[in-house]
This record gives sequence, structure tokens and C-alpha cells, in this order.
Amino acid sequence: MKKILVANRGEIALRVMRTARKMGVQTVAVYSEADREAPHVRFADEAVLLGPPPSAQSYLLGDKIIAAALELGVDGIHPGYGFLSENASFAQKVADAGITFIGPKPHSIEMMGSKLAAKEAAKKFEVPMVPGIEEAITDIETAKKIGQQVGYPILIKASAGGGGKGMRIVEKEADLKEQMERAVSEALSAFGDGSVFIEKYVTGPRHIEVQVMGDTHGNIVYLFERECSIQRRHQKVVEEAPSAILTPELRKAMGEAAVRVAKACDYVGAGTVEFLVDAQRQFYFLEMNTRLQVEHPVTEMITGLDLVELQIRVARGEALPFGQEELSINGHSLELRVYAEDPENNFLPSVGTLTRYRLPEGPGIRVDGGYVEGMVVPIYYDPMLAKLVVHGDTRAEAIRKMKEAIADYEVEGVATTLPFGRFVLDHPAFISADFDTHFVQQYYTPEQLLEGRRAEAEVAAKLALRLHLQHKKVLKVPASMDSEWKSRR
Ligand code: MV4
Repeated sequence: MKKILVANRGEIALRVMRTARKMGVQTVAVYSEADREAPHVRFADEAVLLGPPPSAQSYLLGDKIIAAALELGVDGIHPGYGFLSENASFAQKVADAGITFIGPKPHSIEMMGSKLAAKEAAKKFEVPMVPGIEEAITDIETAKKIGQQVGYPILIKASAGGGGKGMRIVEKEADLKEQMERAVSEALSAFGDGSVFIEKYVTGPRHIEVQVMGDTHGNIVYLFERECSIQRRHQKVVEEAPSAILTPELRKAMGEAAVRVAKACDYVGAGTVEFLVDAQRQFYFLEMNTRLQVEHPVTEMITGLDLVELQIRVARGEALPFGQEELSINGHSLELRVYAEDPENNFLPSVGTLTRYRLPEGPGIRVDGGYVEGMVVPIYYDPMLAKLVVHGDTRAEAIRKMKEAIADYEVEGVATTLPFGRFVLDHPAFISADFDTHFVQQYYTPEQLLEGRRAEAEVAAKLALRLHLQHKKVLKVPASMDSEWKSRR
């Protein structure tokens, strides 16, 4: 593989191209009119304009991207995350054009894209699943029966959904009919597929996912877990690896279950198997994401591996350069997603110009970003500015480092989720690792940040007062009295 096109933008496009360059592979960027000056375009060896800013007219134009790749003699396409990354027909078209799709095979993407097909496949491989049903249900009588079997509350999920889209909680049988009808019609309009299924609703679970990596020689390993319970409306905010609650036994059981899920869909490349873990530490398979995830850096930090390099190597047909026994966890890593969103104002996107933008640096600090000072944050795409990632020998050290890094991160011109990150890291429930997916809902109100700011303002005021008083004292010193203190200044 000599030339790779990255069908993405922003931080992930840059991150992929950095590894490609490190491996001596040429890079091609694609971009929209909003991204003409973007760092991923400047970094690439070549760049191709796709069209106007909206994704549907640029980053989602699979055929145009493939045509550009053919013209430039590209032999591999990396899709990043989002956009075309989990589009089986795009992966197929790339292969049909004689280009390597740096990711799983189209049929693996397709199988895991259907939550029902995924559950059916996983069930044959003895992967624990939430009590419920692995078939699409249409009639209310069947639904009632399942509800009675598993007990309320139950959750109706859309088969074509995922990542929290198309879910409905039903508290009691009396609500079932109405909620089912709504779920089906929502699934139809959102995904063009009205298939829904039912699971027992696990209350207060943790969301823990396992990174897997497979090659074309039938080897699949797990690269341990990421704890992703700190999320807001299905948008992850803080991720960490390893999870503070897994025992070595549970880690091995979940890792091996994840590998079985990957085997069930004939997986190649980097993938993530999502689990729920309940208060009794039982784990249940939820779904598999057939892409490199946003939060993959925390796995890289604790394993010392470059996941993009591994993706490229297995896409070239190389065998994984290690076996499961050779892998181990080193230290602890945290990631904070820095969004241009205002946490004091319901996380509304905060667009504007980065009038000041300085990144923290130091040992154990990594920032994966795609912005520089002076850039405008476009309204067309995900408003993530960067991922702030730290590594420490222990969880406590990682938390300490993250707090320092947040303090050293300077942004002016747009509001960001940095203060929200500070709130999370200061919270006793986070520090003691005693939290679940309801953390934000349970503990966060915008007033908490205002409190933090008041405390900061108080310190600033005290400092100002002290300086003022010192200054006054200096002024009072008569000019003739040349004290040692004065001459030293
Ligand atoms: C669940 C659940 C509770 N019980 N399934 C949300 C994302 C999607 N992957 C599945 N999700 C959930 N499925 C059962 N049977 C709770 C969630 C859930 C959740 C999961 C992971 C991370 C954050 C979450 C927030 C709310 C609900």
C-alpha cells in the first residue's frame, strides 16, 4: 500500500495521515469548501475538493471519493469514523474498484449494522445477552408475553438503530401498545426499517466496550476495555482505560466474549464490542461498532500500540504481530472530548473563531485535534475541537494530569466543554469510580460550573486586592529610603 486516501476530515483525518506518513505511505485528503484551509488538507500530500460544506454534498459522496482515488492511483481508503465508515455498500464499491477498504468486510459491517442480526450471530457463540428476544416483533400480543417474561421496565429498540437512536423505555404493560406503535413508526421514518425488538431495561448500567483487532489469517485479539459511562445523551464525554471496576477474571471473560462476537461476523481490522455491566457485575452484549472509534487513543496509551498502523498492516494482508498472551495493560489513560459547546447553556453548539487557541503539552499528554488559532469552527460538522488524552501510572495520576492539562488548555472565541470536564474530574463519584451511565443526568447542573467560576473569581479578586495593597505599600516608601527589598525588585 503506497497511497492512502482518508475519506474524512478534522482530527481523525490528521491522525490517520500521521501514521500513514510514519509508515512511508503517501496521503490524499478530501475536503469540502468549508475546509479549504483545514489542517488535514494542509498536511496531506495531495487533496481533492469534493463540494459544498454540507456532508451530503461532500464527505458522504462515496462515488466521487472513489473516482478521485482511482484518478490519483490510491490503493487504500481509510474511512475514519462517522460519514462512510459503517456503510457496507461503500466498502463494497471500494473493493469493486480494486482499492483496499481499510476496515472490515462489507458483510461484517452489514451484519453488525442490524442489531437483530448481530444478536442472532452472537447468540450462537454463547455471548451473554440481556433477557429479551432476538427477533423482530410486530404484534402487540407477542410483545406483552415478552414483557411478562422478562419483567418491566423493558426497552424497545430499533434493529436499524444503535448508539441510543430509536430506543423507548416502557415502564408498565399499560403503556406498551402506544410505545410500540411509536417505536415502529419512528424506526420507519428514521431508518426506513420498522423492525423493533425488546430487551429487559437494565437500570443504572455501566457502558464498557472492548477493543478487538482481527487479521485476514483468522487471528483475533482483544486490546482490553474502555469505560464509557460518562456520557450525555449518548454523546460520550470522558472515557478511560482500563475500567476501574473490572477484575482480571471479568476482563478476560469480556475480552473473550468480544472476540467471539468478532468471530461470529468474520471480523477483520479494528472493531469495538459494546457491553452493559450491571450492578452485580453481569455483562451483556449490546452491539458491535465496525470502525475505529473516537476514543481509541486511551487503548493506544495503555497498550503502547498504534491502532491505525495495525489497521493498515492487516489491510495489507499482514498477520497480527502479537498474540493475546503478549498483550498487557500499562498504567491508566483518560480522554476528554473538547467540544465547541456551551455547558452552561444546554451544550448548545458554540460557533465562532478561535481567537486564542493554545494546547497543553508535557509528558503523558496527547492532544488529537484538527484546529489551530484563528480558525473558524464550522456549523456543518461535529463540533469536536480535540480529544485531550493523558496517561499516568495510576488512575489518580491520570486524573491529576488531566486536571493540569485542562488548566493549561487556552481557548477564547468559543465556549467549550473543558469546564464540564473539570466538573467531572472533581466529582467524588468519578474519583471513587462509583458511577454509571446516569452520571451526568444525576449530578450535573449548569449551576455547578457557575459555582466553579465564582470560586475562581473569588481567588482572582483576592489576588487583585493583595497586589493592590502591595502596590500601595511600595508607593508609600519614601524615595530616599533605599531598602534592600526595593533595590532587588
Ligand atoms: C440498553 C440500556 C439498558 N438496558 N439496553 C444506549 C446505546 C445503545 N448502544 C444501547 N444503549 C442502552 N441499551 C438495555 N437492555 C441502556 C442503554 C443506555 C446506554 C448505554 C450505553 C451508554 C450510555 C447509555 C445511556 C443510556 C442508555
